[in-house]
Amino acid sequence: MLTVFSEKHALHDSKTELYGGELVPPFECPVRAEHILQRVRDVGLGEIIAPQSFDIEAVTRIHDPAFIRFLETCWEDWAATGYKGEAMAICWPARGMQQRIPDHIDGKLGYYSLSAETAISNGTWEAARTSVDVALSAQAALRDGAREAFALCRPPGHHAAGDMYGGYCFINNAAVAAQAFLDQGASRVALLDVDFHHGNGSQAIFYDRSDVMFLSLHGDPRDAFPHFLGYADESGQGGGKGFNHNYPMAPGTSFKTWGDALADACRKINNYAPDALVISLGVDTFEHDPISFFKLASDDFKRYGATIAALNLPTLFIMEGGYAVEEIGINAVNVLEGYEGR
Ligand code: SP5
Ligand code: ZN
Repeated sequence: MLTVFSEKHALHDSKTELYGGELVPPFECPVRAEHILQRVRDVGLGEIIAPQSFDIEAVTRIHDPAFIRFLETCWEDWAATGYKGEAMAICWPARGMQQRIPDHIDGKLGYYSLSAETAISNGTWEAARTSVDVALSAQAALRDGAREAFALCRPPGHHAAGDMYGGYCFINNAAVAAQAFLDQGASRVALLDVDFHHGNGSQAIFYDRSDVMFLSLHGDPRDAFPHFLGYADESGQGGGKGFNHNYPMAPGTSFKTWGDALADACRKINNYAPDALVISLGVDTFEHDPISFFKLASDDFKRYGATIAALNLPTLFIMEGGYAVEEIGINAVNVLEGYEGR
């Protein structure tokens, strides 16, 4: 299958992540994408192309234009204060407080973020902008007749909502791509999120809509980031009621349980009969992932790739998380090879 990749992912190279009360090197780092690309080459998955540039209008179909402007100017505004570190939120519009957008960058960072671990630095915007071009270019390949494609996106996107960044995500690549299918004439799109973390951004974006069914398999929010969304009783609202499906799972979950949840999700997708399938492909479900708690083995990724292929739908894979850097290429490409029946 075709892979879309841009070297510009490396422009997002923050030095700090707030983790356990310390500033550590970010788990979401450039070498992740390089390992995946190398594995795509090693197994001969197929052609690798650079992305085209798309108008920002494809992005603002999903994201608030003021939020996009914030991302674009954030580093400049932060640097202008004279702060020595990277841009991070320190306060939020929590319960009982005003939801007005402040002038000071500290206020804007809190208003537009859902978590504190994600630093913004010089180059973050350009990398995020290119990441969504990678997703849209892979989507365009399906528009033009390809049956499947792999968008090797970095930074990831599924935690980003219409006007919020966090969880290492800035622009929701999968949501923008799903919207592109609809804008090109599709009636229904299924967005299946197999990243270890709940895709809170994708869920929020499509929560009141029936033209995108969102399904997410993830660590139970009682125990796992993002902690405040992803419960099983979140089923959609208004016209979207019944089109959101969450599968929260406990620490230690192995492929037996995880695979049963995937099979159930696939039955729902099949009944929905979408025109296209978007996969938010995170491989942080791996047993040796440093920040997650599922127990999938490398071979399991191949097995579930085949389950996804059995849906027999035009399928767009969008790279999300995965932090066991040494094995990330094997695990991500195993899904794609399993899908191809190798
Ligand atoms: C795209 C994606 O996978 N984003 C994940 C963002 C997670 N960031 C917060 C991590 C907090 C981890 N706490 C884990 C405790 C392990 N001992
Ligand atoms: Zn994740």
